[in-house]
Amino acid sequence: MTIKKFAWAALVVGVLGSNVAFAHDHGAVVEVSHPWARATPPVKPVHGAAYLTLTNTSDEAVVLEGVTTPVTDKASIHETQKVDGNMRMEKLKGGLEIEPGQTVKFAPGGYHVMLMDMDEPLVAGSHFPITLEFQGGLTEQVEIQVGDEPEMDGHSMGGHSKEHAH
Ligand SMILES: [Cu+2]
Repeated sequence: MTIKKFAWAALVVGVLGSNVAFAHDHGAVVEVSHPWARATPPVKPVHGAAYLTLTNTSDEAVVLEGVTTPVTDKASIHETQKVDGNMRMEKLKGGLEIEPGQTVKFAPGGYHVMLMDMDEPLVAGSHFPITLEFQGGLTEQVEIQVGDEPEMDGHSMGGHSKEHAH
């Protein structure tokens, strides 16, 4: 995979199995893979969750501070935890730090991008963008695929970048 260094930029490659990479002046690189969300029932209020896998391939820590998306103005990073035997989710405070070389997988029962009060349900087969906001002002946009959880087939470790763009 080719990693080009560029500042203040975001690549959108969309669709299944795609990877997105960015770099800033200092060489920090985060790869995003398997961005997906479950379809939601067509019942208001519409709440949903999106998942993805983030890998910090640089030698510096990065901090994911927030998310924005056109599907709702109430998007945030949540963490589900077991508290006294019950699953509870809470907004992540202080951002999500990803150490150099670390992979953080968002998945049901753990980290997720919480999508509250969406205007429309998420329909299987559709997709929508989410912008990841990192500390230092960097942003990165990814296309979230609505449907089943993608198979973890090893593509997340790179070597597989833009050939699926449509
Ligand atoms: Cu949540």
